[in-house]
Amino acid sequence: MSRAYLGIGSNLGDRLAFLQLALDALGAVPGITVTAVSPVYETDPVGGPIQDDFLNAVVEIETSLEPHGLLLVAQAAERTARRVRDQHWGPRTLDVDILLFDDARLDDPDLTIPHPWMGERAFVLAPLHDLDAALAPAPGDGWQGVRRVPDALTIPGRTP
Ligand code: GSY
Repeated sequence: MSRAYLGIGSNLGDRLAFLQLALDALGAVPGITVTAVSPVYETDPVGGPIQDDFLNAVVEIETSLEPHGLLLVAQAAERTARRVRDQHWGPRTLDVDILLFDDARLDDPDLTIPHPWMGERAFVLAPLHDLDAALAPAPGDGWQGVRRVPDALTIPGRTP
């Protein structure tokens, strides 16, 4: 079994529902167990055109899948959210990024692990730190533009 962390984000439509969709889609896959989910953050958009704020969170899973199998699952979840890739770094209903996969280091054309920019993105660091302080630095000056919100996500199979 491997442990992996995925970043999820949405800034189009019912953002919280799309984040929950990602959790439910992951939890429905044989070989994946969602073991923890971070608090939800509202975050200033990083990069791309002027666009609305995101909701972001990080999900911890245990999985028997290989990294590329997990990538296919992440992409399928994005498709279920009817994500349209019409603008590079533009608004999206759902983004699912593999951040960490055990201690794996991978640099393939379609998949880089650890996620290349995760160390610079407060919208990843803040929820990752909440899940495991050993994986992301404590809040600092770089943690601007992220605000914890009261909404919570539900781990599939667990009552809220
Ligand atoms: O890399 C994920 C998509 N994305 C995000 C995001 O999830 N949150 C914020 N705050 N900005 C972002 N820019 C991009 S691209």
